[in-house]
Amino acid sequence: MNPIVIIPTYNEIENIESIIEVIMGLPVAFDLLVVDDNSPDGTAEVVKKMQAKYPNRLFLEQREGKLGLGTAYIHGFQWALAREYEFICEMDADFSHNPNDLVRLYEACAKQGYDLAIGSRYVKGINVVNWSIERILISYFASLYVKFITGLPINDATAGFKCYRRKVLETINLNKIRFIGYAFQIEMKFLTWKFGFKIIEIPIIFTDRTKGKSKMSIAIFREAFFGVFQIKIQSLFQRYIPQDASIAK
Ligand SMILES: Nc1nc2c(ncn2[C@@H]2O[C@H](COP(=O)(O)OP(=O)(O)O)[C@@H](O)[C@H]2O)c(=O)[nH]1
Ligand SMILES: [Mg+2]
Repeated sequence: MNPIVIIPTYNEIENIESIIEVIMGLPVAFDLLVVDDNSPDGTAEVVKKMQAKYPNRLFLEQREGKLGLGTAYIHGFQWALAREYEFICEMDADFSHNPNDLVRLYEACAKQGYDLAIGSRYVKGINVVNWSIERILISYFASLYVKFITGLPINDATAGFKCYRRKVLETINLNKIRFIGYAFQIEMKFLTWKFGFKIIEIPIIFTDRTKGKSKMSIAIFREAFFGVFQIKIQSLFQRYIPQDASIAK
């Protein structure tokens, strides 16, 4: 079974065809699921057209409207879990994440035995190209803030470029995750860590999109800012039984 990549899209008509082509041409064969939120620009129609070229490898899930990145991923994870995928990756459609790095993320899990590999901008210094200095600082200090409040030992807490081993997504109660923006990415990492899964940060270079528009908003920033407290407080009332330990008992 190939690993699968999930890409959520909202108005990515300028990027979708080329991102699909690059992923389909990688040296490791990845399946690809696009979760589109009824993009008015016709992103889904492009995917449908390309399915003829890549039958059995390119899939599309269409939701009725813009419901947010977090729920798009949950939809995609559940779709992948309902099938036999062992390695489930996620990335953006806008080429901020270099598709070639997918292979390194996947191999960290498949060959080195990690349960979650994170494409990280902040392993050594700051590897971000073309972002405004404000956005870099917000993102960098957001990770320090998350570490300070929750103890999460990860340098790039909001990263959205990842590869999960199936059992991580089976263990986390996906139905309970309510966040939609960066808070979603933070909570997924937090829970993966709390359950005792093996995590690695792989250094990547993140490049801002050159085509299409960012959907980052003040509301998403606010959700993350307050969400970190919510994640921490919820965790005080939660027991995390490590997967392996529960099998051993
Ligand atoms: N399905 C879906 N995808 C979304 C939504 N919001 C953002 N995206 C996608 O999520 C990815 C990251 O979004 P982007 O706007 O680049 O965020 P930024 O990189 O933080 O500025 C892109 O592939 C977007 O098309 C949403 O509400 N629904
Ligand atoms: Mg982006």
